[in-house]
Amino acid sequence: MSRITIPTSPFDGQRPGTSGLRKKVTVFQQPRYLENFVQALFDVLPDAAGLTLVVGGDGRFHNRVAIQTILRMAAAKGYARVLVGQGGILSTPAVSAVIRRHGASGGIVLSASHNPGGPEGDFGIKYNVANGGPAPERVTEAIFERTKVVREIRTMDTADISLDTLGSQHIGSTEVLVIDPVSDYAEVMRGLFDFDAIRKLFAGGFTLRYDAMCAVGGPYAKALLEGELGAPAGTVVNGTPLEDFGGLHPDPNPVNAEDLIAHLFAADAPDMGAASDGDADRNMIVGRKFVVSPSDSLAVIAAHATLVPGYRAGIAGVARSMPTSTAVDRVAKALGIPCFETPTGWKFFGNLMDAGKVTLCGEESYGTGSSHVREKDGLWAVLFWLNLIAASGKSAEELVRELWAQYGRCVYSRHDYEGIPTEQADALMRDLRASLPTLGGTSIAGLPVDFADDFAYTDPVDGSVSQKQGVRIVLTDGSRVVFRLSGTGTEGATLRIYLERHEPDATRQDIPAQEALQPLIALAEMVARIRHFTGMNQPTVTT
Ligand code: VG1
Ligand code: CO
Repeated sequence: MSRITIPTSPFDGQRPGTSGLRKKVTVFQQPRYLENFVQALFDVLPDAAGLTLVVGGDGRFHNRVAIQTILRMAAAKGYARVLVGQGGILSTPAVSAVIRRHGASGGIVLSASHNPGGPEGDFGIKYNVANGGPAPERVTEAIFERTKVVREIRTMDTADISLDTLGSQHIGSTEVLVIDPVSDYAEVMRGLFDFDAIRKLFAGGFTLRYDAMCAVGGPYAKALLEGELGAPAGTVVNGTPLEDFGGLHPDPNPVNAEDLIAHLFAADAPDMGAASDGDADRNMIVGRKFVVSPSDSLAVIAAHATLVPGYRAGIAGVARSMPTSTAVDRVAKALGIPCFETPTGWKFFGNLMDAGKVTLCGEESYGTGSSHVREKDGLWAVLFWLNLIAASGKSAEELVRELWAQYGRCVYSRHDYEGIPTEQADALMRDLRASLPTLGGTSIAGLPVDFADDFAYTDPVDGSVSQKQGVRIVLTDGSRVVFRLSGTGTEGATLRIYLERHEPDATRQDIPAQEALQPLIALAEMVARIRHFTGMNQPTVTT
């Protein structure tokens, strides 16, 4: 059993995107592809003597193979200890919880999150730092630079360890501890929510359908909802993680979780529905015959946070990604707390949470979370809603309608154009950016433009600057259209167009979103010539 060095040469394109390096499984299956990236990561990290690393993934195809490779390389790097989830399983929020509770120096998450899995699907890897959150841009950029020059892989010539046996094993002098994937995470949840109140809610006949989408959320949801909180068996559906997610697309939105939506709109609908994604950091909340938008979910959570024990003392502030609707801004203003606007991606929330500036964060992409960990957290959001419903006696729909009554409704939609040839998507963004200086103060499609810019963010904690984070066209009444290219896709480019309009008039709040947003949709086409550049007449996904 000894250390070995394997010669290698760099692969192009190993730059982490919005949330780690994501590629087709077949790309990761190339000899040394994963090894190169992990070596680049270990090369930019300091000496690992005495340190603990956490490793786990969402159980998708290639997870176990990748974990064995990483464990050997971690031993060669010289970690004192590696904590790995049993079966190679750890949800993304669970990795964050384990890093924090065990004082680890960081963690490696194997996931392509909401992207489909299986041999033809996607795989991914990302690194989280000691606060439990995604590595900041300066770290991911350093890794990328290193991938361009990596020449040797340092590993061990050892056999695979058993990922299924709980307890301690060794690779060289590194202890590999296989841990229960759920227990640390469950302990964090117990400390935040009123489990007795939620137990009473279920005991009183409240019904929930939690669709884990055959992904990693299942074991967590089953253990907590059915195991501890008394929800009847069968509350969690698609609860066993499968390597290909049962062929489903594990993205909890009304399009990909259509089966859940159908159940919530049926005559015998349960009181509430929920779903989580591949790595269980996203969530969708559905009321009976009522879909809750992620931006509204964040606002409702912020408005009623003090009903939940872990937040009883109040929240320090909130943050949302720039394209997320301004619903939470309005709540923050009423509460007299700051609201921060960050670029897309959870890594931008870490500093704000570490500095105690914000307690709650959210994104329009079905991501909500708080400073209890440093990742968004799907089951946390579901428990939050259950606690709110138990404490207020109101339904999900009533809570949202109250929000609209008090603050107006931020009518919202996202249009995704997927699989655009990269050059065409780049050309669209280039033309759009070039037109920005001429747009402010003009009228487009009869709509007066207040300003148009490319969002840039200066981190208020460390002063780091992130440029070109999305083109926004903001009208004089605050309505917005935002354009950006996805940083998580693996095929061509995906154009995301985010549309938001504030509707204070209660009699108009039930107009279907696509209808209410029609003027903005027309504006988007006019300024960006989407049909011309993409050759598509309509979005591939509308949420
Ligand atoms: C998307 C979402 C973004 C989210 C990211 C990671 O990124 O828009 O809000 O943080 O996915 O989520 P992009 O660059 O494709 O728009 V997950 O659950 O895939 O880790
Ligand atoms: Co995810």
